[in-house]
Amino acid sequence: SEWENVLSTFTTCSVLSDSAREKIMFVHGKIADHDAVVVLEKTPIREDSLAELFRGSKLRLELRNDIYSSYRLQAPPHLNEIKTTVVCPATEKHVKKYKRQESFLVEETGEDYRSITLPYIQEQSLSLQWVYNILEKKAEADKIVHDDADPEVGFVLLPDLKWDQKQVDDLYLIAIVRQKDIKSLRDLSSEHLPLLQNVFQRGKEAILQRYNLPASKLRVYLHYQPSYYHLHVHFTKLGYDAPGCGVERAHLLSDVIQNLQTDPQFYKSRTLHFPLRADDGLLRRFKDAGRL
Ligand code: M7G
Repeated sequence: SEWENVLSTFTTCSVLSDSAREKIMFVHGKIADHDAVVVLEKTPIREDSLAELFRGSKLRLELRNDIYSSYRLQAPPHLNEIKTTVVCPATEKHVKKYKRQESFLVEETGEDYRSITLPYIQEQSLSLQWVYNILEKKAEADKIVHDDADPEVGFVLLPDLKWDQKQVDDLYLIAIVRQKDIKSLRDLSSEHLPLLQNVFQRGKEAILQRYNLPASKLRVYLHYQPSYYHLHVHFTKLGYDAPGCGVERAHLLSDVIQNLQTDPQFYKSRTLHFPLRADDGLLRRFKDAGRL
């Protein structure tokens, strides 16, 4: 891996959000003339690095009282890295996505989807170029965990952008399906059952093989609304609450499969609920349509 200096010319416009507990900060700024979003996140302390951490660090005493003492520890640089994600050039949508915002729960009937949501996402959604790059092996090809080339039921399983793969505690992978015309949950019908079952089964097997993590430790789900309208499935470690993954958007893949087995048109006809942020253009459309 190589060292880069893309951030040396970064100038900060504003902190979009941050969390002291999660040790994460989302920053909006400029790189040259481009808008950029930078996500800085301190990484977890790894058990397998403890010996090195204790041996190789300098300690500065802060206080000592009876049996209690507190220190500032200066770890060797390679054990004190900050996971950094850069989006550049960032669109207004990216900037909004990371801004702390109040959200509102929307109730979307099948008809609302066709008359409000679908037209909106057809004109507004984020580019899917990164998805096609993965499917065509133009990017992240060396990271692929499982590759099923079948055009109907095939998919690519690989680590999510949010996961640095340093520890299994925050395991996060995504399965991107090869079919290009499935935008979201709403497009699914019983004809997609072989695809969904294949992703579920093969995905779990691949994760067991590669990371030694059994299906009983996995949360496998789709988001509705997703950020990217090309069907993909999230695989995270049970008990790990990934940032930005609230319960309202998650639909367990096992439930999705059963619902489609019971009613082939389940996701075309059902009312679905999801949160939208205050400045989301889709929220505006629901308001304008008198649906909120
Ligand atoms: P989503 O449910 O559409 O949106 O999931 P969310 O980000 O609001 O959850 C998209 C998933 O794809 C997220 O978990 C992203 O972290 C992940 N992701 C996004 N991008 C741009 C990339 C990328 O370039 N590479 C990889 N490996 N994952 C990405």
